[in-house]
Amino acid sequence: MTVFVAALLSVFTESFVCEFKPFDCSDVYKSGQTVSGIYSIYPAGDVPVWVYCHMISDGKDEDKGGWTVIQRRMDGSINFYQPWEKYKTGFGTTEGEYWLGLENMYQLTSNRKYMLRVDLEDFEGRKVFALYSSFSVGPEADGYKLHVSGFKDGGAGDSLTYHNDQKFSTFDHDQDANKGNCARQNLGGFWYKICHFANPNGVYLWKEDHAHSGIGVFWLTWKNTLNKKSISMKIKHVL
Ligand SMILES: [Ca+2]
Repeated sequence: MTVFVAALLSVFTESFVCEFKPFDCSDVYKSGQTVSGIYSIYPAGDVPVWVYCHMISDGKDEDKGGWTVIQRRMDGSINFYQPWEKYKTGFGTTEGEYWLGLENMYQLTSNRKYMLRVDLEDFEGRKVFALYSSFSVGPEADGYKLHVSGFKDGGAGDSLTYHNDQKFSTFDHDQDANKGNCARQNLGGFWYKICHFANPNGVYLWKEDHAHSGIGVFWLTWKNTLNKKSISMKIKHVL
């Protein structure tokens, strides 16, 4: 009898494990996983996408819960000067630096409402952030246009509202508002306008590097020309 119950429980458990397909890190968090780390989510049906879930728990209410990391730079290990196809599907390593992919961002944000948090750190260990109460990415047919609004300062200032309503651009797919090619000029891929206030996907520049800062991991409203040690963009489902 005990064996039978155990077997039955095991079947139930397995079927639960198999059928639990979190749409994003909010679902992962709600399922009881409160430790930051790598999890699989299912933003588009049955295909799993591996992401880093940031389970912030020491902040205010709005900071709590499962944040889905869509972009992360931390050590310069990944080349972010990538063509359109890579920015569309995603690249990098989930445990380190990566870009989740525009199509995944579109699938997520067209199905649920999200807020965005951008975390920044300098080489002295100072940390700041910027919050946006609304964030979404449009369909590929409309150039994966950025929709961002509702800025709230966490010390970083607002360098992203400038990019609102811009299509995404890479060096081989220029959709910016500039005569030239912003992606090529700034060595990244982003929602460039003429061209940027923020360049999170630019070249990773080290503390002592005094190269032109516009091409680097750049956030105009926080220490303008100072090189950033890390930046990450994460989104959370808003109820
Ligand atoms: Ca252009």
